[in-house]
Amino acid sequence: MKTMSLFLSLPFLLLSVVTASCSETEICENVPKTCPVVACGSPGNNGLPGRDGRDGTKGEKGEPGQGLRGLQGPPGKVGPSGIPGPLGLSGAKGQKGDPGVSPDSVLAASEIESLRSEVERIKNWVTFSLGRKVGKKLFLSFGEKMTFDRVKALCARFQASVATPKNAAENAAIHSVAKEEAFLGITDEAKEGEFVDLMGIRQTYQNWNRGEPNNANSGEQCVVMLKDGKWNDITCSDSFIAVCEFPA
Ligand code: MFU
Ligand code: CA
Repeated sequence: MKTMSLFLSLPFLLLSVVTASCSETEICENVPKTCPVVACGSPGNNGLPGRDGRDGTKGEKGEPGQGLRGLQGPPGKVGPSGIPGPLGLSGAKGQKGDPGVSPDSVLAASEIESLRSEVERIKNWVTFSLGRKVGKKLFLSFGEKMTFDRVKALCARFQASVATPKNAAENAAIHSVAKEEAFLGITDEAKEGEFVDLMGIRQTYQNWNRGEPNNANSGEQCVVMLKDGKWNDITCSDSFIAVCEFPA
């Protein structure tokens, strides 16, 4: 038991002396060589590298790279609506609308009668001053000379027809209103020498001047009333005044 504890304590004692007197190399050189147990030896090898240090602070942003640009990304979201624009110009005028329907009550019966009598008085005044009425026909003349086609068109414009005497009374009435030679509504255009009215009905009443109809010159298919009321066949493209007959 006693030898065991000595055996164990000897290395410990030796180690304690070395530790106390030779903790550093430099110092160890100055230590007087009186150390009875351990003399200073050559320096030991370097130790292993220490552990890595902590991360440093973040560096500044680098310059853009010089490689190829990437492809363009997809379009972004639709932005908010803008403010409304100014008022536009007016559009083109539309088509005319359908005629309106006015109720019968707009005009009272007395007002209609008033208008009817007013129209009647105007017709009497026109007939008295400008026209001649025979039976159910009213004849009115228009002073301007024109071709037969224009006479027909003018009378049609007034819902009338070219004056066509069917008897002596009508012939006298036409003669009365016509102060110059005037076209009559009689022709032989369809068949030479066969005079008919504008409805194509054969003209039974006739009042030809002596020697007429003679279809003179290059042909005469129209008829004029001469200044004495007698008739003469004449060229339709010649110009004479118009006398129209109106239903009256
Ligand atoms: C008569 C008429 C003709 C034309 C001519 C000038 O013939 O019949 O229609 O007016 O005179 C000779
Ligand atoms: Ca003639």
